[in-house]
Amino acid sequence: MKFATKAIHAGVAPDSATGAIMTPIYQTSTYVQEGIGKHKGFEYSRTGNPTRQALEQNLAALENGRFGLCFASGMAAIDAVVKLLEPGDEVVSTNDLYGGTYRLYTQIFAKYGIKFHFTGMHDAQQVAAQINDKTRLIWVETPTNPMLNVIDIRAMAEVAHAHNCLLGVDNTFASPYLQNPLDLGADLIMHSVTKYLGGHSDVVMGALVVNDEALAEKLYFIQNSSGAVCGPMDSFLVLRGVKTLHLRMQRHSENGRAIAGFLQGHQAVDKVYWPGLPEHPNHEVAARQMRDFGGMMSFTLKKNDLATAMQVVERVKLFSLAESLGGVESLIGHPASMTHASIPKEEREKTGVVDSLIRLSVGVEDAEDLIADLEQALAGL
Ligand code: P1T
Repeated sequence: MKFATKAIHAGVAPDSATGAIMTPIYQTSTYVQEGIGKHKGFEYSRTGNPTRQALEQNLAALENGRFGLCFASGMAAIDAVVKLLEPGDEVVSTNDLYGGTYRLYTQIFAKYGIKFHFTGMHDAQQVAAQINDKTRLIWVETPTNPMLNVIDIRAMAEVAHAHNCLLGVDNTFASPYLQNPLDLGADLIMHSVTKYLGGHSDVVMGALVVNDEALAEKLYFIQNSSGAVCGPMDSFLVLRGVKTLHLRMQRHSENGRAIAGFLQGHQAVDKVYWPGLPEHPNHEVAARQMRDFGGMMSFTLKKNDLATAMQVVERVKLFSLAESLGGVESLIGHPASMTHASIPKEEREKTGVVDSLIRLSVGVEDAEDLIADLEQALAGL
């Protein structure tokens, strides 16, 4: 089955009791058993719930994976991955990544004896140099949040596997429509489902997708033991959101292209970071591993100061100043003070998260209206 057909049909079937075409919201904590161990496949909703299971199967299919697991948030999904490790184990991670992931690594798991190394990932040798006999996991975010660096997943899979490490990819910015990391050699995919998969800014959720059965079993054990599962109502909302993922991503990409072009030509703008621009340093890798380039972008202003950036994010009318991304409506954010405030200033400036950096999650509105809004916000700077 091809992508759009899977988005609409994978994992879901008419309800066996009523024929309802939409998967019902099985809002139940438990399931009546006929006798001890005699049940219909469900015992308790932390362990399994039919609405969640339909979504887990749907997301696995979209990533060309065999096993899907859904969690209460993207952070809960990453938390489950790190719980595969033991004290003393080490992780090599992308240095430009979501601030919450950095915080989870450095302020929670570092206390439990897991060591994290952060590095740029454009050069496989540089990544290999961070690996030692304790390294178990290579963590790639691509495109990265918020600098839109694109990392070569196939090259990272080669480095990881040459050193017996797992390769995990945070595929949130791309969504399964634009990029399928398992097909490029990754062992594990993570999504903040909150973003493009949900698509309507009404759910917080995370997901993992894997192909290897033994790895899936370990992750199901952690999911059930730690218990950070998502609820049936949220699972229903995401099942509904996913049905239009392909349509939304096409429009996000189209609008992304129009807005990146507009920003590039604006006199107040310094740099534009959107992987679809031929000038983007990783454009070639992006064109190879992604179907299109999406609606996430960042840009800096010629006047590189906080006050000017604040002026822009406060002047916009159609873009909303908010954390998060990937919904149908356009959002604007200031990474240094919002999504990436938990990364120390020197660390974030090393990766380009300077005070004038502004991030856009370009929605699916009319590009002309979005451009007019940015035009008035940037006027006279
Ligand atoms: O917010 P949550 O569903 O827990 O997902 C965390 C997360 C993980 N990975 C990436 C790449 C992310 O962007 C996020 C969440 N990001 C934002 C809230 C944001 O505005 O960047």
